Amino acid sequence: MTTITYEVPAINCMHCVHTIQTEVADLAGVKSVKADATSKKVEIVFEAPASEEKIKALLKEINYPVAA
Ligand SMILES: [Cu+2]
Repeated sequence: MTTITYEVPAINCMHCVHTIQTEVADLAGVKSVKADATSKKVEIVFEAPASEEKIKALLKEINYPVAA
């Protein structure tokens, strides 16, 4: 199990938080997702078949790309 925190500058409100938590939680292997509109950070706990690559690709796809 891996825990990773990403900075996602596009998070602005509870709607963003809800969208990210719902979409990322749907990815196979993701155990928990905590997005925060104040810190603009997303903490994700996951294991295979999820991967950092897949999570980042998904966030980009839903218009919440991870900060470089
Ligand atoms: Cu929002």
